[in-house]
Amino acid sequence: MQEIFEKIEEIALEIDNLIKTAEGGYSDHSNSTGDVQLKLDILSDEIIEQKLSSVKTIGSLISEEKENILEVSSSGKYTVCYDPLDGSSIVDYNLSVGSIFGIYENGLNAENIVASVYIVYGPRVEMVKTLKGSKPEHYRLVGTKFLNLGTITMQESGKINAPGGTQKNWYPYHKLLIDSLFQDGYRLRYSGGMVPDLHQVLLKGGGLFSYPGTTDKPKGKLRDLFEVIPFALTFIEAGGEAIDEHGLSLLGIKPEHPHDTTPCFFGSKYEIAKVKEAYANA
Ligand code: AFP
Repeated sequence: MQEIFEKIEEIALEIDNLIKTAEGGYSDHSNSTGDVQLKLDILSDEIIEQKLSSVKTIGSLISEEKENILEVSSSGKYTVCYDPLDGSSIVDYNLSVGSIFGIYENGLNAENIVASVYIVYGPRVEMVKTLKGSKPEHYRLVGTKFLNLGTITMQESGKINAPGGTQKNWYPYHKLLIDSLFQDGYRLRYSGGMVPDLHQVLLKGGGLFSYPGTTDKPKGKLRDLFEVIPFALTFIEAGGEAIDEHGLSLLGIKPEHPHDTTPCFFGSKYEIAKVKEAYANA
């Protein structure tokens, strides 16, 4: 695992440099789910594949940008699933974006995730590493080294509300939930990048990030293996909660296809209890 973490640190430095120096805009290619890829998406994906395919403990790689699984070593026990550059629609407007990695052992179910790492490319570059059974560790890039800033622990409740999805397509019970949090004094914090948005909820110790099922996308937008499950591990190990629209832990989901999506809610205990209440009779 240590070697995987070291490679991810090298990847973070390279992608950060790419974001700052490479050409923006769209390429002529689409990814497996039909999204037109940015030039930065393609280059970030290449960096990760090149760095991780030499690690002997990794058996296979699955990129959010590709349809197929890449087998890299027959002796490797881990599968690494990654979203090379999450936030394609905002990176060219200079908002913060991120990379997300989920490390799985013995099959691609949420219960088999053993570690997750995400990197936020913002005014600062920060990384959060979570090993199953341990508190998430928070790092900041200083020069070319990641400095450990300590562990992350969530409080019982927070003050921020990050509601994803197109509002006109929200189900009425979801709208009532979001409105009730604002009525209670919660403040809107939503950039359109799940990495910085979830990072903010975590570091502020509480609040709610939601990406619900909607009338146009009943299964939500965020992808299980690359986005939902890695962040579920981080939130749960930090003492928060991560649930689906049935109120069940996101660490229980069993994707049928690598690109499956699930409606998801990440937050501190108080706000997640509110979600369960709002969705109980949905
Ligand atoms: P892109 O990579 O296509 O920009 O999507 C980013 C993202 O997957 C995630 O980072 C955001 O939380 C979510 O989409 C935002 O989606 P909405 O614009 O529908 O709220």
